[in-house]
Amino acid sequence: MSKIAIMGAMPEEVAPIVAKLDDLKETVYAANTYYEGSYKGQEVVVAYSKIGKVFATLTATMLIEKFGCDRLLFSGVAGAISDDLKIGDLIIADGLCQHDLDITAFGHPFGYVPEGEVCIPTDITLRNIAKEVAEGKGLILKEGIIATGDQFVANSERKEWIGETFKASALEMEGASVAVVCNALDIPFFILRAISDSADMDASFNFDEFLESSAKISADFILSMVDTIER
Ligand code: 4EH
Repeated sequence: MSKIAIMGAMPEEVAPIVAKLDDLKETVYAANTYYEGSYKGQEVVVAYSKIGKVFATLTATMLIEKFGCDRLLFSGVAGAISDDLKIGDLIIADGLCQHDLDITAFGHPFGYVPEGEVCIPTDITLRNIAKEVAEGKGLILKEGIIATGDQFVANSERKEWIGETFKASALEMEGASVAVVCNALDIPFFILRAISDSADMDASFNFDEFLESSAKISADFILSMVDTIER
């Protein structure tokens, strides 16, 4: 039977999912808690990584290599770049890039290192399942490039630069790490984010106000996807 990893970065991003699991078993490993359980008969392992690319890389690797997950779904919040993304809106990544990766001094484009790629695409089957779920629920699901970096962006100029340089619609701090790990290990993956702020001067205030509600919107959607995924 397949085992689905569900990952977030912050406790608030996974709490609504952990709350719905049956046969819950907690395992502490490599300084994270992993929640093994089932949702409507589907085996899942849920974890939050802590914030940023390094922690996200560690957790995604463990979910696959230590816990044996064969697919990974990320649920969480993001800052909007695109003007048509408002607080609470859902966006799925069609690709992920690292906006803070810079060896342009050697003539490479932003986000690129040799033997890597600027933008890593997400699994098309999982994206299609998400669209099916959205249609069934009458929800609007935006799709676009999500840019990842080890910065909480609260600055309009930085946000515009990321948008223009990577054609990105939203930004966060973990998605591209998951993409690198899953791409290398050939594990189908999916990144969903609900908007918590607009990465501008109001970002930290909006974030504090909307983290919980937006995280819940994303988490509920992910649970519906698990429900829909063929066992
Ligand atoms: O995991 C980090 C969280 C912010 S840092 C990335 N998450 C939320 C997505 C996100 C984001 N990332 C970069 C939402 N808005 C973002 C933005 N820029 N504007 C954090 C949050 N609270 C306490 C401590 N750190």
